[in-house]
Amino acid sequence: MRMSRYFLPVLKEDPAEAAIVSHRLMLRAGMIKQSSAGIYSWLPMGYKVLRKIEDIVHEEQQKAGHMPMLMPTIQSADLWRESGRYDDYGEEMLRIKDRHDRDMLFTPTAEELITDIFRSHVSSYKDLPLTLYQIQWKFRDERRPRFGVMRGREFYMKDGYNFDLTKEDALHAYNRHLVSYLRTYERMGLQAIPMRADSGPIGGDDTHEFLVLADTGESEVFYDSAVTDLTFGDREIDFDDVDQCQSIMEEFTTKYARTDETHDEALFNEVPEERRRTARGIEVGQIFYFGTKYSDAMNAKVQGPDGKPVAVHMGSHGIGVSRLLGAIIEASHDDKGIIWPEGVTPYHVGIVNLKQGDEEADAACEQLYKEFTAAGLEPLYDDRKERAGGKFATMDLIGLPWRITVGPRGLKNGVVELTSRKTGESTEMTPAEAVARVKDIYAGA
Ligand code: P5A
Repeated sequence: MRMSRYFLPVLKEDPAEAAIVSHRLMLRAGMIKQSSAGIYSWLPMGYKVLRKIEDIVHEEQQKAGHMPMLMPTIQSADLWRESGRYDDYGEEMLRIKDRHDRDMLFTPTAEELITDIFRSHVSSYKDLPLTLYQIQWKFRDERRPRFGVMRGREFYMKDGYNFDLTKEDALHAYNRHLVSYLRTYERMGLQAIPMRADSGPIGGDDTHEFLVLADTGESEVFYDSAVTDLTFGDREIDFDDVDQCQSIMEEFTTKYARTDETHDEALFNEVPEERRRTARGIEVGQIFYFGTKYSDAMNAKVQGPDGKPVAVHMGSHGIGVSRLLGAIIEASHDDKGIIWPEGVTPYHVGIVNLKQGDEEADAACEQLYKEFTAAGLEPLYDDRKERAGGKFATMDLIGLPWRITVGPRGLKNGVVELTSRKTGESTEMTPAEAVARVKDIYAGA
């Protein structure tokens, strides 16, 4: 992409309405624009990162054996009356009437709809286990939409649903999700800690939230600092392996880590004092096991091995895809702007031409652009006739992890400069070396 043709409406001033850094930076970097309270348009740069995050979620879900599908955003109220949640959901549900005066709603979650699909098409235990998921817009009429995409009213969520014959199988699905979520967040450069939580309107007893520690987080959390030493890394996982998933789940959930809803002071006090932490966190996902809550209410049964009908055991699992942009920025920024982790960066490398119009500098930039593109990487080339200072400020604000600076003076010595956004370190090298270096970095990312 060439900056001269890009739609990147960066703001020079800090927007007054933004109370936290991620919201401020998303507005300033021209990623989103509020359309009404808690509802945003995703401008090209923001949309690009949203898609990157979505891609990682899809990949990791499918590695775990889950099947993508898509359900509508507007649903009939009838199914929700069957489960009893039409009244329970309260004012958070956006209720709509169609021209025939029928009650419709904008989906805040999809347990009912997926259970209806399941009961219409699955009748035998032989078709289990089954896990379906979608990435789709949701609407919750939050009392206090705030912090930009962090607490929106319209937001993008990955929601998955498992159907199993027994509780034991459903708990394996739970563990499998926990493991695949750990991997998903790590690929985005995030440490998200599973914490025992409350299930709220989704229901069930077993539930974990995934929290990214950040001062601006809305949840108060209590944990044993030893949980922050755990990393998933690149272990080989067989998602069908019940024992392996169980043991990873235990590794990550045995130490004390709870949100304030389930916090137990007496248990917390058993953690050695020097490891007890109270902090704030951003909830980027939650997994649930709720047994037969929906299958009983909606009569979702299969024929068991003995020929008798049994209600299926279910769980659901959510990732806040749009919220993740905010969480990543909260975890990775400095006073100049965003610092994208390599896994989700909108463009892999920025090219800054210090002297647009200089024949040699232009040619060197074009060559770099061509080579990155040929290597399957996406460069963002600042080809505007602007001062170098302004170009650097924009690059720092939008936060690409790597920048190549090209100017006539360096080119006289055959070199350009490769700069890391994170460390600020710059190294001179030939353009060919710079391409090779950046290619290497992303091959390993
Ligand atoms: C699990 C999937 C559910 O809705 N039903 C289907 C279950 N869980 S949840 O915890 O309520 O939501 C899942 C994740 O969605 C994100 N989220 C939000 N993101 C932005 N703005 C909001 N208003 C909002 N509400 C929920 C969170 O990341 C949450 O973990």
